[in-house]
Amino acid sequence: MCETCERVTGDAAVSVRSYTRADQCRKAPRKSAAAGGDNGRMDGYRSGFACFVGRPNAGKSTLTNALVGTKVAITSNKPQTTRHTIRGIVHRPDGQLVLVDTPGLHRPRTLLGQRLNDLVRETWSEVDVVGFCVPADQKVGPGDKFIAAELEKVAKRTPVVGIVTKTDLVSQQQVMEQLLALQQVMEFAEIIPVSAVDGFQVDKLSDLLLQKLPEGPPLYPDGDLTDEPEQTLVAELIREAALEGVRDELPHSIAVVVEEMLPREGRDDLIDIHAFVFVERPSQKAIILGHRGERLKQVGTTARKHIEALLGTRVYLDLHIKIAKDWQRDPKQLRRLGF
Ligand SMILES: Nc1nc2c(ncn2[C@@H]2O[C@H](COP(=O)(O)OP(=O)(O)OP(=O)(O)O)[C@@H](O)[C@H]2O)c(=O)[nH]1
Ligand SMILES: [Mg+2]
Repeated sequence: MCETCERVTGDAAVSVRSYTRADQCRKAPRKSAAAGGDNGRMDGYRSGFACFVGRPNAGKSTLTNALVGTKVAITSNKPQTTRHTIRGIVHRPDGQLVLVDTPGLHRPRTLLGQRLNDLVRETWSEVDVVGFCVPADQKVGPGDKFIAAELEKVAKRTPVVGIVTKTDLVSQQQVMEQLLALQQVMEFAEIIPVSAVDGFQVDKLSDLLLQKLPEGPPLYPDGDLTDEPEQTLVAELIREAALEGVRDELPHSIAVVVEEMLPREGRDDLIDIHAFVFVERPSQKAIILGHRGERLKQVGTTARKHIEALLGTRVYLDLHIKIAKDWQRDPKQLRRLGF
C-alpha cells in the first residue's frame, strides 16, 4: 500500500481501482512517497527522476517502455503522440529510476502546442538527469539545435545525456557519424547510442542514468510500473488505436476522454467502459467513423484488446465520436479535455 495515495499495489502493473488519488502521489515529497522503507536495500541505493526530451517522433516513449519493460506510454509514427508527462518506473536491485517521458518539443502552432512545450520545460527543472533523444536516421537539424540551446541553461545544474535512438535503422558507420554530429550541438555529460526495438544498450542506458541519481530510498512501491491513472491509460490506448492510419492534421485533432469505467453489475469478470473520441470538424468525424462505421469499429476492437491486456479482465468498450470545434486553440475546451 502506498502511504500517500493509499493505492493497493500488487504484481499487476496497475490495478483497476488504483487511480483515485494517484495525482497526489505524484507530488509526494521523497520521504513520504517512499514505500517499503529501505530495509534490506543495498548500500549506495539510488533513486530519482530522469526525463527524455527531443523532437516529436524521436523515440522517447518507445525507449521509456523498453526501459520499464512494459507499455506505459503509447507510441506512433505521428508527431506529438505524447501529450502529457508520463512516469515509468524502473526497479533495480541497486536503485529506482523514475523516467519522465515528455511530449516532443516543437514549434507550437496552437495553444495546445504551447502548453505541451511549457510542460516539457517545467519538467527539465525538476529532474536529476535529462536524456536528449535524437534519432539515428535523421540529420541533426534546427529543431535539435533549438532544444540544445534551451538545454544549455539546464545543463549548468542538471547533467544532460545525449542519446542517439533507433540505431537498428542505420549502419554502424551512420551511428558513429550521428554521435559526432550530436556532440557538436552541446556539451553532454555522456553520450550513448541505443535501440529500443532490438534492445541495443538499453540496459547500459539504465545504468548510466541511475549513476546520475542521488542516493536515497525508493520513491514508489515495489511492482508499480507507472503512476498513470488507469482511466488515462485506457484513454491513451483508445487514442493510439485511433491514430493508426490517419494522417495530415487529423492526428493532432484527436482527443479521447473516458467518461465512465465500472465493473458490470453482478459480474467480476467484465468492465464497462464508455468513452468519447473528440475531433474538431464534421469531415474528421466522417473519417474516424469510416464507411458504415467500419473504421470506428476497428479502432474499438484494437483498443479493447490492449485494454483487456492492461486490466487483465474482459472489457465492453462503448465508443462515441463528438465534435469539439477547434479545441486545440480554445482554452475552455482544452481545460475540459485535461490540458
Ligand atoms: N526502428 C525503430 N523504430 C523506433 C525506435 N524507437 C521508436 N521507434 C518508432 O518511432 C516512432 C516514434 O516513436 P515514439 O516513441 O512514439 O516517439 P516520441 O519521441 O515519443 O514521439 P512524440 O510523443 O510524438 O514526441 C514509432 O513509430 C516507433 O515505433 C527504435 O529504436 N527503432
Ligand atoms: Mg511520445
